[in-house]
Amino acid sequence: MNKHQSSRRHFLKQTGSAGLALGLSSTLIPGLAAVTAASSDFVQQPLPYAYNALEPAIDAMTMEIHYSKHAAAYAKSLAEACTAENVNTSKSIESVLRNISKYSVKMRNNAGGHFNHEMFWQSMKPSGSATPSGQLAASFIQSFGSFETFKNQFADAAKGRFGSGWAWLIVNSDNALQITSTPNQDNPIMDVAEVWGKPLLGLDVWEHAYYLKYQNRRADYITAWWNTVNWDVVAKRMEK
Ligand code: MN3
Repeated sequence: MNKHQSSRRHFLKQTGSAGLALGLSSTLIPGLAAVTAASSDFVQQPLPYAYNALEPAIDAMTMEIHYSKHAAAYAKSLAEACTAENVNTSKSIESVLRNISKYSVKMRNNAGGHFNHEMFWQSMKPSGSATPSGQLAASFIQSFGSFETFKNQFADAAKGRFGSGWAWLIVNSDNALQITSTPNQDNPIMDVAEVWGKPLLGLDVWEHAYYLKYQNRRADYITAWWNTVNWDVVAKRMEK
């Protein structure tokens, strides 16, 4: 498999569900071939829904600024850091995150910022399912007693994160579900994280994620955000 085939396969793996959700095919997207050849874990992928698709929980203006300005800036700065620090961007970004202490602060902030946002967009969908099902639902009961208890504890972690950061649902080293939170654009994959694990779901609690609609009411943003969660995606992450 040559490099082009490899990156294209990776791109399709990463974005296949997004393309299907939009009902698009490569023949309908001018310039997709160019995007495809350049795509990797390190490149911002198309948003899998319209800016207004998550209303009323997340308003269109917030989504547009968040995706096209904030997240795009992380991807741009990440590309600069990768060039400066000789990172092979055909590799998995997780290999960089796992060893982030060996890189610059610029890499830490922007590899985290890029990864976290790509995951965040994929974790939401218009009118997300209210509750998980199957093994994921059973795992919530096993690890937290009930799904409601999980939601309350996760919301507490999100509300309690001082300043900017993220709340996370992870699979920890004991293969149990656990809630944690990280400052800034750190995440639980990073070797600098207080709690390590495989992230299944992350919630952005930077003010840029909610301030236009909710101002200081972070708790209201969190309550509304539950209505957007794509539990099918979360379940697939757990199965991997
Ligand atoms: Mn953000």
